[in-house]
Amino acid sequence: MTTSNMSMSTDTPRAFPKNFLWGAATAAYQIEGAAAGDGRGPSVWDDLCKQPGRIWEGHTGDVACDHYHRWREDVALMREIGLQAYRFSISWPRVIPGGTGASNEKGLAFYDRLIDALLAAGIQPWVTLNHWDYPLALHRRGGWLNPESPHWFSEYTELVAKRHGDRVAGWFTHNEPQCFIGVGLQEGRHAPGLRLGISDVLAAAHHTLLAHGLSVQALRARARRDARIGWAPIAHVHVPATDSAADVAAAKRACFTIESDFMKNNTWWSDPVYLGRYPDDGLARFAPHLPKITDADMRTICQPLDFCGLNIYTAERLVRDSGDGGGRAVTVPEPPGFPMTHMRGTVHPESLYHGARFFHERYKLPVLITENGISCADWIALDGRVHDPNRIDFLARYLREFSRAGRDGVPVAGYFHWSLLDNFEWAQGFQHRFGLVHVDMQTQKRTLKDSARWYSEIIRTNGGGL
Ligand code: IFM
Repeated sequence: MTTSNMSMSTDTPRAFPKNFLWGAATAAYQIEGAAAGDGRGPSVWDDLCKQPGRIWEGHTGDVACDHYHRWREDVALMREIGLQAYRFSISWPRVIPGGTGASNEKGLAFYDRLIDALLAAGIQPWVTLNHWDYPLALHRRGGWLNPESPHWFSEYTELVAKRHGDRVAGWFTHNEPQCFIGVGLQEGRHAPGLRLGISDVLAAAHHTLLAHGLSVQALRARARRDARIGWAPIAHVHVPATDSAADVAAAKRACFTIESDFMKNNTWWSDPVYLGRYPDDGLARFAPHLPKITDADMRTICQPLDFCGLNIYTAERLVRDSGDGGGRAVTVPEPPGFPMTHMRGTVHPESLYHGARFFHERYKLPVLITENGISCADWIALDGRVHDPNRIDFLARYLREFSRAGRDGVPVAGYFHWSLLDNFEWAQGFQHRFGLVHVDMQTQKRTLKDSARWYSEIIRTNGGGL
């Protein structure tokens, strides 16, 4: 999007395939609260939140949206919106307080109640196993650096799959591994707040990929046979500056080329998972720092998956071909005044089109948007409602682009809006509001935003109103 095509409107029909799944997502630490309730153990995020200066204004997830106690009301809101699926994460230290060993019956029972209420409301439960609230006890044993860590994750998966697997419709192993490894272990801005060197970061990343593979095996063995299984990495999408074939090819190459910012390398994370090998350019770049990687490891990591999950909010860069026959990608800065979100992210609806296309072309799976949304400066207006026209416009633009990908041949499987509720935005505390539902953090009062009512209509018409 440029500032000059903001009023774009065409008559192209935008409905999605019949079985397209409409949902919204959350994560345990961002909404549950009850941090020490009913036997939950501490996570690395509880620990980071206690450290002065780490989180904006000293906010914590101790109470968050108090969803642990208000889940009934939240399921009723989901029903009112008309969600077909709800993606939530299970808090590992709530169900196994020490990370391994004894489980916590009260924690497991909480997720039983939530899953049953969702099913009773006609909403499919989709579970993320790791959305960053890693057990502190395991971090103290080396965390993802410990070669045993993939087995800890598999043990946790087995417990959850055995307990809830008869009812859960879909599973995600990790959410955004690039963030909990890159921002948590390399940059130190997120929990556990480490600043490790590249060799350690690569070892930890390899262990998270092994954990993914073992976890998928455990899910296949224990979960419902028709459950859909995948993961939810963030997609760093480069978009072409124009629709010319050369620029599109340059953007695609940029998406799948290894670059110096480790965290932003799509192929380092996704090639092993979908193709069973690390990319050659990455192996060359990181050669002096690589952990031991065996063929057996790669076989474990590369398990058959049912969809290609993508968290997409923005585009990395606008790219054009160098035009000199060398095939170099040249980045083009966004023009002054380019649209930005409250979180200072650029608004690039076409990232959903090109992201879906590029990832499908490379990995050949149906594309499921596992997160997409916008933080806006939302508040309760004098009329008692929450008017969020920017979110509605943002979603309409992004969904149109996703629908365009579908019309151009990408199997588009579904869309999870981030987020259902305004919530705890990690190191940025409660300063950002991503929800379809406004949450007053003092009173816990929930108010459906205008966008929630708009989204209801989009769901009802399967995108026909776009
Ligand atoms: O809130 C986060 C979420 O936990 C992971 N993906 C991005 C969201 C918005 O920043």
